[in-house]
Amino acid sequence: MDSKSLMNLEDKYGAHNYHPLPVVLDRGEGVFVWDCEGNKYFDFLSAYSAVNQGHCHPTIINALIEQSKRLTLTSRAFYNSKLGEYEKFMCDLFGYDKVLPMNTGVEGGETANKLARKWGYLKKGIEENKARIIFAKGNFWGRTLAAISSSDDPVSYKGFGPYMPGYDLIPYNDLNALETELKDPNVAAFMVEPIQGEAGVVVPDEGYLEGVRKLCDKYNVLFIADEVQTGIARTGKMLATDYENAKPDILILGKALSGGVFPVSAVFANDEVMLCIQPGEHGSTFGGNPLACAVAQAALEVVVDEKLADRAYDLGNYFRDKMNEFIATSELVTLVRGKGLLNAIVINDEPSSSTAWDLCVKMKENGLLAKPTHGNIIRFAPPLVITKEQLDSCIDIITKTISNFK
Ligand code: IF1
Repeated sequence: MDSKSLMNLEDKYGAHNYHPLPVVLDRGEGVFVWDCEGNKYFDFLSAYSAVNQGHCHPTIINALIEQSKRLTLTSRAFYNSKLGEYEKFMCDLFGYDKVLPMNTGVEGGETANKLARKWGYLKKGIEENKARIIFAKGNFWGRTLAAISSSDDPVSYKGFGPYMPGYDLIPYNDLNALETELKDPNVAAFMVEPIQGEAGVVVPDEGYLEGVRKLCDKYNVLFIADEVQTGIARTGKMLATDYENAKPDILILGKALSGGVFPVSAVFANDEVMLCIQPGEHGSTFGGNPLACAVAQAALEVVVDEKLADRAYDLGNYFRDKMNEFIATSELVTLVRGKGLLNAIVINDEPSSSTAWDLCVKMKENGLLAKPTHGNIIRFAPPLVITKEQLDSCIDIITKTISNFK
């Protein structure tokens, strides 16, 4: 079927919980995707940083195929021959005593919140049902009722109340506001993205993450890092928290943990925290399934073997340098910001204007796919396997589209 017919089918038979860019993707390989008519595009969104390894990476696909012929799902009612080795691989790679395997990023967030509350009651001595978790304004960690209860974006939470109690917000990148809250002995955790993705790639000041670490130590509060979007080499380090002396007490990974091939998420913690959850107190049908273990281990081996963090670091600096040269000459773009290959430009127009959207439609016509976030911000996040030559072509498309935009 052609793209128009397929868009009509989605409109008629699918829930209207998205407003996609008018393009129907049919195939992906590396940094490229093709629509139903065979038009080729650079993917500059990477499924919101889930395809860091590039579309359909052969190593990951082969792991999927091989394991899918052997055993896909047993449930955790039994052991399976992939989980133990995968858990050891993950704990050695990220430096924690234990990992709790889940499927989606938001399940990772929910798991981290449950661990923090349980630790608060069992270890910190918080009175039952009094535990508080602090979040930063502008956060986004998914679409569950708990996740939207911590949101300050009405589009996320309006009309879905009542909300989860024990959640409070402070400004992002504000250590004074954080310390004020942490003085309350009922605070079990502070959950924060090292760089806020959905908020528009908001990078905190140098030293913020280390300050969070120090304050959480000072007040015996768990530092939960949501690295679902910033993790797995996206920002130029394996983890964005690696940029500072800021090792989280609880680390949440998702998205590119499977290279976009399968829903896989993971929550890491040391024994003092992780063993607060006992058998039967948490889980999921697909959590830790052998297929997910095989895919995720292959996806991480690709990240390490192909040195994707170093590539993201170097090419990200190059991208921002070239964009800053262009911005100096453009009325339409006010700034570029980001780390590694997680970047965004801010369009010099009202967030309510359609300028960013219209620019993305034009970029699509010129062969590059990106999508605005929060009105006047366009996120740029290509697969980390992009070459410098391909990046130069993309910079050309972006700058020419903006220069010719009426
Ligand atoms: C959608 C946004 C990005 C995340 C962080 C947890 C999760 C996400 C930092 C939950 C998910 C996704 C959700 C997806 C689009 C995308 C998104 F625009 F929604 F906000 F990336 F910025 N922590 N982000 O970014 O992971 O449960 O989705 O696996 O809802 O449309 P998930």
